Amino acid sequence: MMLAIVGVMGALAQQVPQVINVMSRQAVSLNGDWHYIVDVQEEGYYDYRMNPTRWGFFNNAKPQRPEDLIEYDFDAAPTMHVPGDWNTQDERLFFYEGTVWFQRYFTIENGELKIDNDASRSQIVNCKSSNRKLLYFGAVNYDCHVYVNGKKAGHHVGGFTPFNFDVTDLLHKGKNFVIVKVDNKRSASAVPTQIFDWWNYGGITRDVLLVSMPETYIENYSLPLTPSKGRGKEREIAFSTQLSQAVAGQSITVSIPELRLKQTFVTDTNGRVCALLKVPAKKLTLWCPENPKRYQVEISLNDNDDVLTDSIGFRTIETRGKQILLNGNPIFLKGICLHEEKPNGGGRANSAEDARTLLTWAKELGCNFVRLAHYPHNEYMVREAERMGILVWSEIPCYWTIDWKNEATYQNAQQQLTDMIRRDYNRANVIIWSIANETPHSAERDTFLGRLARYARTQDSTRLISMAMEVTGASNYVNRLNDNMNQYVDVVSFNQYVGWYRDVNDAPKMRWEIPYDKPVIISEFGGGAKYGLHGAKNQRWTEEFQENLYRENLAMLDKIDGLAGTTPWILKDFRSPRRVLTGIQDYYNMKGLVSDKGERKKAWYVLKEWYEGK
Ligand code: GCB
Repeated sequence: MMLAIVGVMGALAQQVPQVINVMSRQAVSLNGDWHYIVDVQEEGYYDYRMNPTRWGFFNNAKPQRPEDLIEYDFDAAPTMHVPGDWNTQDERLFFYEGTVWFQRYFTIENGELKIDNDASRSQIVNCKSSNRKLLYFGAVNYDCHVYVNGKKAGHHVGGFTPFNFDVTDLLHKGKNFVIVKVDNKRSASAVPTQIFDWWNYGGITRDVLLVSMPETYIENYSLPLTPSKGRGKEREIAFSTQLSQAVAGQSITVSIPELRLKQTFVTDTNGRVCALLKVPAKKLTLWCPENPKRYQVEISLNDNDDVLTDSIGFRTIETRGKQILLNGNPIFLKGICLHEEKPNGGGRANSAEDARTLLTWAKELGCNFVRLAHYPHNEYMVREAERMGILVWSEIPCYWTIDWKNEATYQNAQQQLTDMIRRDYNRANVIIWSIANETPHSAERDTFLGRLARYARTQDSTRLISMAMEVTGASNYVNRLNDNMNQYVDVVSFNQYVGWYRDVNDAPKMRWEIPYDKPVIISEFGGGAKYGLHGAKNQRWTEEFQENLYRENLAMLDKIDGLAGTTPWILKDFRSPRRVLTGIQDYYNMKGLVSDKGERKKAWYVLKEWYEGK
């Protein structure tokens, strides 16, 4: 990852730590229609000897004289909506994996930003001055180079996490332009790697914002509730905050009006405050699925130099033996897996509305938990789930055959983990960070994932760590979980496909041995069915086949000692290039409990009934 781009006059732009709670920042949206050019051979980046060219498309050049030769023109190129994937916006790009360039203009007049389309958004924050401008992307899949007015702002790798560049020195009065080169080609050393069972949607898939910041601002804050020791009269919140610059003696005020809490602290020489806030236990309503209570919290720097507001829930999450304890009480996680995909063939999801639709379906199924597979989903999803009382498992795309020996691959995975944790650290509903899915056992994998698990704990000691493992093969119907990674996780999770990749008739005979005193989650099971296709229960792809598979699996799950929850695979049929069976799959993975349009298959009712009894 490139940290700073040095121009002729020194550092003009740089990547700065991800702005958290960007929704409460003063920002202008750059969402809307962007011009795009499909660039199969990266003509706009490399010359004909494959050297980076200074005449690249990032210049947004225009002929100055009639004889000038410029073989591209963004202004004449078609437009597509940002945020969005290109696969569902241009029929020619449905299967495309490669480079597409995006361009848009915005105007700065009298220090104010003017956006020509209706997508603009400006939120009010009481900052006295807003000197710095950060260009923020919720996510771009997968590799992108960002330019402002022809100058490089930065480079970012990883398709599902936010990043921002300080572009203050690249902006000028009048008309400005942003150009983004996006490349979603798969590669063996990337995270995810070359093969994965979901659509490789390319593009600027999440919000783009120009965020105004004061010279020194609140860069990060956290307020986790500490585990309660006994039944004391007071509970403690471990408040900490970090300024963007290491300046001592700055005053930080935190207030939670509903709890009548308002305290002021002074930053240390690192620009940091760490303090325990005490609140009467009786007054504090803890966040839980039945009552997802959130408190308005305000954090301000000096006399309103910077002010942030957030809605924060307070809860604890721990394990005791084979139990998961939410607020000290055992909880059974009634879950479902989800991909970040809009209903109705709509491509990548990225709005509160998409999130509400999917999460409402999950709630109607009886869920109190979702596994956001297999990469960090957009912030709307996590926040809507928090508001609706749904617990979350959040994951990075260390999926299947990662290049375990490659240090750059490790750094990439670690960066994605850092950014996932950083963005959602203050969300009460997120209880599990998952570091991988179905990875093949090897010493190299153990080194890579062990390092990642240890690192995750340095970033967040208040949550549980897990990963979706596999049980490979049974001997005499005894399945014994035997994965070296067990020592690193708090919750032992594994995927199993009895009834789909293994014979459904084996289900009643199966025994599961999990020789660890830790809670167990079955992080996947399921099978495919085409909505509306009916037949015998042994006929693949029928709703009856899937229904029977669910019945057999749930009966089997009931016999697992220490089962603390499950997230069957999956809520909704989703697009996958690996699923090519004409007339049945047509590039959809059909293991959804509802069709892409939300129509309920028979198995949906089986799971719902089981959850009702839990
Ligand atoms: C799995 C993977 C998931 C696949 C699913 C399937 O084990 O974790 O990403 O989509 O199986 O449908 O085979």
